[in-house]
Amino acid sequence: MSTKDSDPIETSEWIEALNSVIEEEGIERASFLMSKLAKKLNQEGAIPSYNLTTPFKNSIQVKDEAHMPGDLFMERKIRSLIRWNALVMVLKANMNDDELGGHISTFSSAATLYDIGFNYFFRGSNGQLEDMVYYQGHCSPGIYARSFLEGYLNEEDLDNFRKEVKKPGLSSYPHPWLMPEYWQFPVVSMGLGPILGIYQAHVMRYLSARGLVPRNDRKVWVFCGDGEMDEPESKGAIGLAGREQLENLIFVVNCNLQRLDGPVRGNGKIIQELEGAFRGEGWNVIKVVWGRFWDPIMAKDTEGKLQDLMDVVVDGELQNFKAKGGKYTRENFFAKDPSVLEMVKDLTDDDIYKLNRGGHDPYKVYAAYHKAVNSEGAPTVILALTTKGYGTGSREADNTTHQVKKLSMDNIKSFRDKFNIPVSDSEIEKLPYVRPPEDSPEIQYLKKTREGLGGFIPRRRTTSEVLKMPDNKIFEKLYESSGDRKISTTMAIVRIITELLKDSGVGERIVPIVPDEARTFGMEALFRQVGIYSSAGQKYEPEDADKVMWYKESKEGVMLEEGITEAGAFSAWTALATAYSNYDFPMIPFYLFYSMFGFQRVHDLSWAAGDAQAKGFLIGATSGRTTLNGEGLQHQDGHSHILSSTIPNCLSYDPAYAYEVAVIVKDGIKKMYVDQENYFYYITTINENYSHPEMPDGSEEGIIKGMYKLIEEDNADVRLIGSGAILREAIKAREILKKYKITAEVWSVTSFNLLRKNGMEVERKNHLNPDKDSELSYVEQCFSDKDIPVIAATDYMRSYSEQIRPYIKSSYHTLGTDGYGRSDSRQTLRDFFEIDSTNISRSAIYALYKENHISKEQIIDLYEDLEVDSDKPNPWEV
Ligand SMILES: Cc1ncc(C[n+]2csc(CCOP(=O)(O)OP(=O)(O)O)c2C)c(N)n1
Ligand SMILES: [Mg+2]
Repeated sequence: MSTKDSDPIETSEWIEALNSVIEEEGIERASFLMSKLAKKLNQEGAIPSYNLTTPFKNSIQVKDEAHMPGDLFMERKIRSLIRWNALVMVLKANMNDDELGGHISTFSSAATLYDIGFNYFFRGSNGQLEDMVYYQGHCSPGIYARSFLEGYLNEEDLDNFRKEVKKPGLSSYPHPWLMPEYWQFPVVSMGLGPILGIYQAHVMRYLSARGLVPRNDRKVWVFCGDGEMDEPESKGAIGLAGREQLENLIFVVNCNLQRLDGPVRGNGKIIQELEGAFRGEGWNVIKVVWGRFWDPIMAKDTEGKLQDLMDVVVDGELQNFKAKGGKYTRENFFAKDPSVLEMVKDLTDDDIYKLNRGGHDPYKVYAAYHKAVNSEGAPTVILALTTKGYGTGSREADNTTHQVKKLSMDNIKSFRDKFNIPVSDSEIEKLPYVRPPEDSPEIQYLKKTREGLGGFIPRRRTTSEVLKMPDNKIFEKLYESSGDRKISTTMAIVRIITELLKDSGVGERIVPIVPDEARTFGMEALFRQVGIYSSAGQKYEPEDADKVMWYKESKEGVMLEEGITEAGAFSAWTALATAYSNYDFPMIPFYLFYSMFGFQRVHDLSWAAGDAQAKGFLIGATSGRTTLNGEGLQHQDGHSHILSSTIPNCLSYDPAYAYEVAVIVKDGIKKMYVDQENYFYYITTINENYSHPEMPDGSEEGIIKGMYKLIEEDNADVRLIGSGAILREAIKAREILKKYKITAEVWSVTSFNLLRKNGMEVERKNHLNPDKDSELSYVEQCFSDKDIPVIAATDYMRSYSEQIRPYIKSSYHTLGTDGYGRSDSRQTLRDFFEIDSTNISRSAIYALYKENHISKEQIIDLYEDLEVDSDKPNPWEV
């Protein structure tokens, strides 16, 4: 809306008129008149600045619709075949006892939404970076069915839908892990597609702002369900997209008005609700509500009576109009106003039923997409009204349609008839797939449209550029002793990141990411060194401009300071961690966060990152239940390594010393970016400052494998093993034990998770190969020389160190931080959780007592000396 007054005299006349109404008839009447005028204005196509929603009708006026250039009939034929093959593949998967499941009704409602994208908009990857499409997971059969017509998949592939174990099988939903050459993005857990898509568009702009990947008109398309929009992740980041004016982002919300159990907003209007939410966040909103068969009827609605009915009808009732047919709709919708009823008097009940919804009308969908891809300065959301289970006869729009995976023969026949599928009654029982011959007009048309757009999608890039290892000096500096300087492992990782950023090889690939915690981790020097990315640059002089470490925002900034959103920061990390595939440009993101607010907060996203074959570093900083001592229960993490261990391709480490951190990061870069192995890393670091020793000779391999001997002891009585901050308690315990003439060797365990993984693998191999010499796991190899008790202590729950019990042949005793955390001094907390040097010593003494190396009298004396309180309440129950 223009703010320039082109005719001030006319303006003042209007204002005078309004004033006189207010004076003569009051404010109520004036408001009423204004709302009428506003409504009229909206009907003419104006987007109001005073109201977030427009009437319940298409945002694009008929006269403004871009015309779909293709062959409507040919496309309908092709789309119908896709619908049929998608249906058949789900029905077949459920014909026998396997009951493999699958969904029919979601894709039925969305087929046109995808088809218009495939025919006219989604760009393939021949010679260009392809568009990125986040599909609705439940639509996977439809996407496979298209690939079948394209000739990429064959009948056997379709028959193997959901049979993923024996190849070739098609994964139930889009999973890059299972179909690495096909699916790009893992979607199906509701809400992840939307947030990942938004941050993908954000990262795309970031990479181009830095000049790493050229800015082009590549788009991110996110398809999602209207029920899915209830997920906090779905709407939680739409503000970022609006703020950054991500015109490279298009959301298509398939508003079939239903979710799994019933209507999404039976008593309201989901399209109107979403319109308000998205417009409020600065998006272009394009509603595609009614199909073209409504156009002539709407044209008769000169007084807005029909529009009034449309504006008030609730979604639950709209669902009925499809579930119960034309007669019901005439009586319960049009008949509400005699003048509106009159508008449809020439239509039969069947004609009324066939009044199509916008999301099923190729012309309307085309016009919307055309406007979306050409609009500038804001992301676009298309809200398309559709019918769930479209074309499935009596199952259309019924409340149970989401779960339908078997249809009656009547329903199948009506589907066939509706979409003119060339399958006769005699063949239909066999549920044949239909693919016209290669030289048929349909296949030729389909292939030509895709050629014009640069090739088929979906396809995932599996090859990647090999990066050069960074300068070894970056790591070597940390192999030295820190001397008297007390530093933390968080400082060590920040130092590594800072140095890596300057590396002439990989420097530009390194991206530090934080959710508003840079100062917590001592990273503020990076603000000025590399700058914080801001799509708007910096339009103000920062308060601290005169300081050395001023808050520098910049369009070319390197650091991603995502604000207080762990889900958002993680999504940005995922986009960068998969850039090797999606941008053909490997990036090395380091995401630093409070370890407590990591996996626990966003585990579904980290699971998806594993599926997406992410490569990068997650740094759980300020970790350890007793090491982050002052923050208390909701901050102190004693289980993130348990959570990280659930992700098969996540390698996690809990290092104690700076050189361990350096070795792990170096090995990580090599494994992920040089050897191209499919892992990502989780490393916990701590904020406890202490001196770090020089790296012992020959320890690198052990650090990487998960354990190495730190302190040798001839004829040791016990083995103390510790990890992270608690390794130093084990070292102290050795000194205590010395007083009692008990000798101990000390091992640093960098990863119980990796030790367990190795143990499982070796054990399994031995089980499967009884004829061969059995191998020893790494733990067994390390401890094979003597049979002495092993005492483990960590800052994590016992189950973390318990994992290697099967591979320890001697007696094994574990100490950990089970229970809720609380604030106090580190030493008090370590005493409370029984992981301090005294408790480690106590445990060692007990182990020797159990093995009869210490008598009852001796242990009583020793316990007294150590001031062991036998009645101390246990820390996880109090
Ligand atoms: C996080 C999550 N919760 C629950 C589900 C189970 N689920 C699958 S589909 C569905 C309903 C989806 O409704 P909607 O988003 O409207 O999609 P439609 O199928 O109607 O297009 C649910 C609850 C899921 N996949 N992910
Ligand atoms: Mg829905």
